[in-house]
Amino acid sequence: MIRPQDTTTRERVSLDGLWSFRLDTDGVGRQEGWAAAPLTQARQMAVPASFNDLVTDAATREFFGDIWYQRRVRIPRGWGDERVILTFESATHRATVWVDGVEVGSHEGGYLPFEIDITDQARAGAEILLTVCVNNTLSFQSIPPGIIEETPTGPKQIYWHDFFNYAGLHRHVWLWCRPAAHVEDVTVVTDFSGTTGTVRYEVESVDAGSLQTRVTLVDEAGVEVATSQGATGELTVPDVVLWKPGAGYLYDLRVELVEGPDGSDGSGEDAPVVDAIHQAVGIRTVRVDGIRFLINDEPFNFTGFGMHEDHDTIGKAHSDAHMIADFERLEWIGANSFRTSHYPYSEDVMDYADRMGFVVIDETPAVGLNMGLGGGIFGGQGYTTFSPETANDATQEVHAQVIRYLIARDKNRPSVVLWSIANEPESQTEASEEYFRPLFDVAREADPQGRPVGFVNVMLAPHGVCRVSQFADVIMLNRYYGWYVNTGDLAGAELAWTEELEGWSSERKPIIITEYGADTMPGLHQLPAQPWSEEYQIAYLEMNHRVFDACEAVVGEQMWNFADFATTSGIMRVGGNKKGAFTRDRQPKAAAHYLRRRWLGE
Ligand code: BDP
Repeated sequence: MIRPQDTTTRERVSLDGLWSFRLDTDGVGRQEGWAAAPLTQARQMAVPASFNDLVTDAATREFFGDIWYQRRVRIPRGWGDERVILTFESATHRATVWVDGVEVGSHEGGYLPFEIDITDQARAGAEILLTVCVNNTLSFQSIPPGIIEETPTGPKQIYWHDFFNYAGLHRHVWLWCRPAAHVEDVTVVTDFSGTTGTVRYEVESVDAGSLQTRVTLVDEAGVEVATSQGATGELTVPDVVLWKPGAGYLYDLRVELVEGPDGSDGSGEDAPVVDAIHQAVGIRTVRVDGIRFLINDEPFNFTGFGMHEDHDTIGKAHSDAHMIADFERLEWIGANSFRTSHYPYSEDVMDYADRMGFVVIDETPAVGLNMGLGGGIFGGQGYTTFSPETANDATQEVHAQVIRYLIARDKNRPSVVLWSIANEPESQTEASEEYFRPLFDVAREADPQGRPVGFVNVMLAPHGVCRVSQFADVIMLNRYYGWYVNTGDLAGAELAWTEELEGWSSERKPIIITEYGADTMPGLHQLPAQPWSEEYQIAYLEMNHRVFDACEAVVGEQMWNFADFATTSGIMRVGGNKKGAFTRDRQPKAAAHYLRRRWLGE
């Protein structure tokens, strides 16, 4: 899927801004045809934003069910001959869309984009009434899962992931146009040998008839370095500038559908261009070799964090300003990578990672598929994870689909070096083995670049007990020795952790520690160090680093978390999860300075 973009043949109109908004507290909006007329009893809501923290009443903040958004949109006058498309970059967790009361499409899954062709409903120059019903209810057949439990005071939504279930239109909404004959998709696979790079490409077009495909690769200085004709082919790049961690370098692949004058091959400079798109291309390779993780055939060591899209006021919404602030801090602290815990991040964030040379572990929204823990608390959650009544075949199909969508969106990104198909699922049972085996195949089949595939293992399934890690190319571990276990006992933690890691090392696969962390109240100081204090967070990290440094197979450390973040309320959380190196407003705790010294070698 190609993100909406402005080119010589395509135009975008942003639909960000204020929309009418109404919660469907009685669940009647569909029967009553709310999409056919201006919403009554509506308030104004910002897009993009999570609606939850913009309001002052708990009932709205915690609402689950149908959430209606509506606005009027003028179709630009000049679009009479074009296909008119709507793109929602994120509607959490599903959405149905109407134009002037006519249902035009729907989509399942909250963190990935979808587009709807509304040409039949969109006359150039006319105004349309655009209505979106977002639904944020979780079930055992949604990814992530959840359930609604009946309680004496009414239904309550329960879920097992440790972050607040923010909802709404979280990312940009676009109205855009492209020609009927158009480039639908492009796939690139890059390689290099010595100083020569190669870019294999495949272009998928719709209604292209006799049109020719022309591709041109342009470097950052705007110089054409290679060109080719045909829907598939290989470009050779002399004196290649590789995309490297810390030094992103992006070529611009221009893909055009051109009319071949008098049946010629369309290579002529002045052949009329029917459609044109741009694809950023970073030339690099990724490979696992024994216990080494190689980028451009050089061993790579991950430093950084598991993160969250989480900010005061806007919740999970994308904002360029917040993004820049976060990346500035990642650079300041010496992080070279992050994991998109626990869902695919905004395409703006991914574009920026590509451009800046950040290395990304790209994760699906499959978090909370584990009834052995919930919201930071170990212990039975009252359900069986995998069963015909809970996570079942239908869930697995939704999960497979989200893997396909994620890879379809991010397959060309040089920043993405590893897919994480789930975070901390149950993985010690036969049922989990059956559930996950085919999902690894789905990921491998979907990725033309053949990146490594893994999942993030939880402490409840240690080495020798986990039945899913056998399918993974890389072992990713979340461990809380010294926090959830051996609390306050760092010597005991060090011993137990070292021992467990030795077990995993025997697999002879690279190991990335994808989470280790200790909740810390900024400003709380204690000597000797006690859990929750700034001193303890540092001592905890130092202990972990001794364990990692002693283990040859560990090729990366991503501390949990980059910043404090919002969670559901619970006795384990004080105003949210406080394991951040930074506070929620992105100020450094003492541990941030310690990490900076370690990662920058100062
Ligand atoms: C892990 C989860 C993460 C939590 C973290 C914690 O992967 O989402 O926030 O632990 O408890 O279980 O802080």
